[in-house]
Amino acid sequence: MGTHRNWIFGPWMLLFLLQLAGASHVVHRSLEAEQEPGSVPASIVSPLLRTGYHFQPPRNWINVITVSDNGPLYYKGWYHLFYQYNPKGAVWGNIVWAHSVSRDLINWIALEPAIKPDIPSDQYGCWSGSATILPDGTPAILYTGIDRPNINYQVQNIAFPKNKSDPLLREWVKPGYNPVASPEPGMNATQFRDPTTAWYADGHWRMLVGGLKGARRGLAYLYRSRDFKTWVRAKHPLHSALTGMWECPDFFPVQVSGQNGLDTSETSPKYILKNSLDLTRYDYYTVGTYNNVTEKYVPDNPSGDYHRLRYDYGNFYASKTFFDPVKHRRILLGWANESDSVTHDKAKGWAGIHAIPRKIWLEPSGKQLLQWPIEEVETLRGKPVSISNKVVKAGQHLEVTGLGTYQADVEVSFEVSGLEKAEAFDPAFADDAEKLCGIKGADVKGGVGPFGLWVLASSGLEEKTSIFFRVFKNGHGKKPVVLMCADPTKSSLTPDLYKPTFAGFVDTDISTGKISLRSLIDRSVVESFGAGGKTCILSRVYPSIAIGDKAHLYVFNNGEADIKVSHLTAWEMKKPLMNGA
Ligand code: DQQ
Repeated sequence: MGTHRNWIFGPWMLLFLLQLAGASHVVHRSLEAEQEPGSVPASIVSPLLRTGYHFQPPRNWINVITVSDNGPLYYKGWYHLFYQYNPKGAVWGNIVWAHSVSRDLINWIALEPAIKPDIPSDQYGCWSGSATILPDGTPAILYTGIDRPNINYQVQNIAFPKNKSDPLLREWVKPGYNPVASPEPGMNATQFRDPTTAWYADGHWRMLVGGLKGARRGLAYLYRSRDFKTWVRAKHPLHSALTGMWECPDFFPVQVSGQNGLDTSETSPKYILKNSLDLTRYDYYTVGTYNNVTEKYVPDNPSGDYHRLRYDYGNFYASKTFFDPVKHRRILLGWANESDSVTHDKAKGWAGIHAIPRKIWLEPSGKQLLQWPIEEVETLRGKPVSISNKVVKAGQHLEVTGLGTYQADVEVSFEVSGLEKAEAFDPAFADDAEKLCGIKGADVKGGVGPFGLWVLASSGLEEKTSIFFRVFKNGHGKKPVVLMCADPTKSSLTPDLYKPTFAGFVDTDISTGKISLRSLIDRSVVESFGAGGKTCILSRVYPSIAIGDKAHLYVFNNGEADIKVSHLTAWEMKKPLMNGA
């Protein structure tokens, strides 16, 4: 395993080999709990690097989101968020379902953990799952239990509220008929987890459970039930692909037009299937069609099956969505791990945050989803600072002053002066935005771009995190290629940090000359939305100089073509109630 425990890249081949060797439970634990030596700089443990308005508990380790649906665990006026939590420390382990409640998905109050190991079928851990509101209004939680030591033998359990009249749903009971689904002969018992919210049609409930068949086939097992108690596995999975294990599957209908969401049991011509790929630790989705008679899901673009579309091209994993009946929208919540070291996390006493909840809907072309921070986050905005019609010439930058930028929301619209100077696109990178961004980072001069924001930057620019676009010409008759990147390679002088460049292509027509960027900056996280939410990138960064009031914000242009900031507005962000911290 590499110096940093944080998933991906270098170690992935090793993980794959370990998985082939049937040791994936070891892989899973080690990804989330590897130890490493090293000293801890003062800036790392500074409260100025602890996020202010992103969800986190007062201390310790958190991971996957576990929300509900339908009348979501929006219950009697409260949104309920359950999440994987280690009550004993800042590394993965001792996993319980922690529980927080909110009126607006932004201000949070922590309650006691809702589900803890206390029955034979979850005695070694209560892993991820989902909730469903039954027709009589009762919330039901389906979750993975670990029922044997060491080998992570996984079964699916159910829990109900002890007292339905308690709007805070503080206590949960587990019926004696648990578990409701166990691995059958021929199934991989250590790769069988994370039940979805159930959906109902024609007399049957359905739920999915993530799994792995053989060495490489990731799949979503389909289970059916008439009474929500006896679950029977369908002969065929809903879908599968040669990707490795599917964690945290999520399956839901989307409207073909408009921004409203649909309850999971509604039907639609279009559905989204998302899976979290354990091998890469990225969340991929496809848009497709679902037939509840044949129980088949068919992606619209089979060639893109689990290679093309991601919710987020950065540090964002094990996400879940839920339908919010209050505002008729579907909301996406994702987990962002740390990218400092385990030693750092232990010294800080905390690890893991959640992304700002995002509203998601199908883009009018039907090819991908659009995402946008929920409007409630705007209640945290302070006084705005604006810039209009400013040209940033080749090689120049412009500082945005008049606000504290270490906890800020920035919206900017750019205009490019022409595409003549754009570099030629090398088709070898057509499926590898990340590699292209690794080669052409923020400091590598270009034609049209790189242009964008330097955030959490020191006044001498020794430290800066760059979020930017770069435009390429793409052969006769083809749309220019737009690359969106987050480059944290200069984000900190602190050693032992994992600083990957993250990138995705933006499916937009830049020949209009216009493109927008929004960045939510919060001390050690930068969450960015390109072209109105077509491409999103979340990065964790840990500056050593550019912290607190020493953090600066700039617009930069390292291309040959001038760029105009047609409009920029930046707001300092207030701190909401955050679980008492
Ligand atoms: N971690 C959980 C699992 C899930 C994985 C255990 C995602 O349920 O599959 O904490 O990181």
